[in-house]
Formats: sequence, structure tokens, C-alpha cells
Amino acid sequence: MLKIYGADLSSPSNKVRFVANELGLEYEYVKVNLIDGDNQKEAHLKLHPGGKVPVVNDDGFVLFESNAIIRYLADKAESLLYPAAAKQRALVDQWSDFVAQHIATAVGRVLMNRVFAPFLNQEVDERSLADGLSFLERFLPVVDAPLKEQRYLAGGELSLADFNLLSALDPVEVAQVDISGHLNITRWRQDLMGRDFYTKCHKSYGDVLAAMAGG
Ligand SMILES: N[C@@H](CCC(=O)N[C@@H](CS)C(=O)NCC(=O)O)C(=O)O
Repeated sequence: MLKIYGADLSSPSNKVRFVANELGLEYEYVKVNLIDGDNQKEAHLKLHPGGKVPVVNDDGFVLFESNAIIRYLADKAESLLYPAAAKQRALVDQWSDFVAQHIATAVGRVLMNRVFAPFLNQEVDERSLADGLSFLERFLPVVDAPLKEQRYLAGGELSLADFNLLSALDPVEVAQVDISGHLNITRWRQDLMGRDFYTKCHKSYGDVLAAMAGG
């Protein structure tokens, strides 16, 4: 059976679970404890030499990098989440790459400096925090605009691009990034967060964090 190695607060790991849920795949979710450093232990390094999550093991076929994984899973299932037609596929790739480069990274910077660094007693990098916030100010309108014209990020159909954006934005409340002014993103996000693929994974990112912090 497919095994998904991930961590509950890892957005790329959750993205893989969202997609596997949407595809209706049976899988075993194996939690890797990043705080205890289980990702740096020999058993995990055999799966991912860089010591990261997510990783999947599909009956002996081991793959890391969340976008490579979700493309593989969707292709294997011949799913329209990753359309075969060249132009449609290119648009899904375009938005997925844009989100990964410019939005997921920016949210990650804010989350790291506002939440994880203080929690782990690490120094806050003010420059990185400011950059993250300014990238979001610049790039959130870029993904808001298509969502005004069409239901989903890459067109009229749900695609892997939506899973990229949804998982990238999952921590925004926890990171105190107010996205409510982006009305199209907000509407799109509320729709997707109510779907089974999402609620099977968690109610919200904030709930997971609160549960871990004992709140
Ligand atoms: N580009 C990678 C990012 C993977 C990544 O950075 N994972 C983090 C958790 S979100 C991790 O494993 N961190 C542990 C570490 O770096 O030691 C992907 O999309 O899969």
C-alpha cells in the first residue's frame, strides 16, 4: 500500500495527503517527528537523503518533493487534476510553480519568524520576515485575479495548482497574515476547505498547532 511520510504541520506533506484523498487513494500516513529529529535518522535518510518530508513509498517506488509526488499520483490515476493536454498541463505547472516560488516561500518565512522561531527559541530574522510580508503583498493579487474570472486557479476545473495554493495558504491565520481583502482567494479557499479531501486531513492548520501546543 502507498505510504505517505509527513508531518502534521508540514504544508507540503498536507498537500500530498489532500491530493491522495481527492484521488480516493488508500494510503498509510506515517508521521515523522521533525522536532525530535526523526527526519535525520538513518531510516528516514534512506528514503530522503536530504532529511525532508514529504516522501512516499508506493510499493517500493520511493519519491520525494511534494510536487513531483502529486504529479506522479495524479498521472498514475489518470486524473484530470493534472491534465494530459499540453496547454492545460502547462497552465497547471505555471500556477503550481508560481505558488511554490513566490507564495509558499513567503508564507514560510512569515510562519518561521512569527511562530516557529519564538517557539524553538531561535533568533527571529526580521529581514526575512519583512521580505515574506512584502512578497505576499505583491504576489497575492496575482493569484486573486484569475479566481475572479474562473472557478479554479488554472481554469474551470480543479487541478494540482489549487492544491498548491491551498496548502501554501493553510498557515496564514496562524502566521497572522490577513488575506481577507483578497475576496476571490477567500471565497475559493472557503469552498475547498469544506471539501472531504481537506476535512479528512484536518479542520484547519491552526487546530493542529493548538492541539500540539496542548491548547
Ligand atoms: N520543496 C519540498 C519542501 C520540503 C520541506 O522543506 N519540508 C520540511 C517540512 S515543511 C522539512 O522536512 N523540514 C525538515 C528539515 O528541513 O530538517 C517539498 O515541496 O516537498
